[in-house]
Amino acid sequence: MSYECIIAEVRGDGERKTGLITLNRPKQLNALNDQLMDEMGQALLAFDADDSIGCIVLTGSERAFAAGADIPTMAPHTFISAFKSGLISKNWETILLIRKPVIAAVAGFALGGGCELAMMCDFIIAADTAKFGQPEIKLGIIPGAGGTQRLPRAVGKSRAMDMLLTARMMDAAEASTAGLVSRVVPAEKLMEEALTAAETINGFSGPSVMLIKELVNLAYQGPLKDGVAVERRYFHALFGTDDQREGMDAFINKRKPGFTQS
Ligand code: CO8
Repeated sequence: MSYECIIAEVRGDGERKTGLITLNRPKQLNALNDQLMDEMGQALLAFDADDSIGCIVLTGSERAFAAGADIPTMAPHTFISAFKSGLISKNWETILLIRKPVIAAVAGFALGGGCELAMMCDFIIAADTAKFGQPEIKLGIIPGAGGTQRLPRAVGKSRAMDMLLTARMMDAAEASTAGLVSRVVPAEKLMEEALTAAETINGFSGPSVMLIKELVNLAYQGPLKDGVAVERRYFHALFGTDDQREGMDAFINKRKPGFTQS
């Protein structure tokens, strides 16, 4: 499959590999338009359906992960045209359907829709050059892809209000302290770090990986009691898998496990 606004490639030489998606509109700082979001959605769905892929890394360029939704494309909309066409939303949430982990590797600007896209990934590894922000207020609009909902969950109400209302950017160090990103690394090490994390995940049992993702999202989105109840059922269910027997036998016999379920 050939794409114009992204690059999709397979990385790694283990049994399970990593799907790497690079946003590729460098002149527009990877501003997110319909074509890019359609292509990214197609690539994500293809990697998710491919048993040889364990997890996915989503990245941009050194200068920008993504500087937001494409402003010139959005500018002419009226309320009615935005509402009737479901402005951008039809292809923005494909990423939420993906059951394998999606790691965001962020360098440079992650602004507006770019920050929202990073927050829709399962975790964010940031280069020390990363800058996060929701500057929509400067354009006379508000975030439209979950920014007002996910940012407070990630960084707390006060910091989220500050960022959303003043449009100030958060650098990588602050994003780490605030809990928006899981780790910060020197820019030149970003891809190595993200691909190594992906490779680690690829080595684990596929069902465990997918269930952890599903359950953490349940914790993040829903009530505690429901999440714990579903977790208990899945915990029991994993005792029906070969990988559980393999993992525990390997521990008891002090050897490295060889997981087989993708
Ligand atoms: N859209 C289109 N083009 C952009 C965007 C963008 N969001 N951001 C930057 N560009 C373009 C610039 O126009 C410029 O193009 P050109 O060279 O042709 O003039 C090029 O990228 C480089 O940008 P700058 O010259 O401005 O570079 P600087 O280093 O001076 O500044 C900034 C970089 C700070 C990133 C600056 O470009 C900027 O502020 N960009 C806009 C950021 C922004 O406001 N983002 C939010 C957009 S709104 C949004 O994302 C809403 C999401 C809603 C989702 C709804 C789903 C349902």
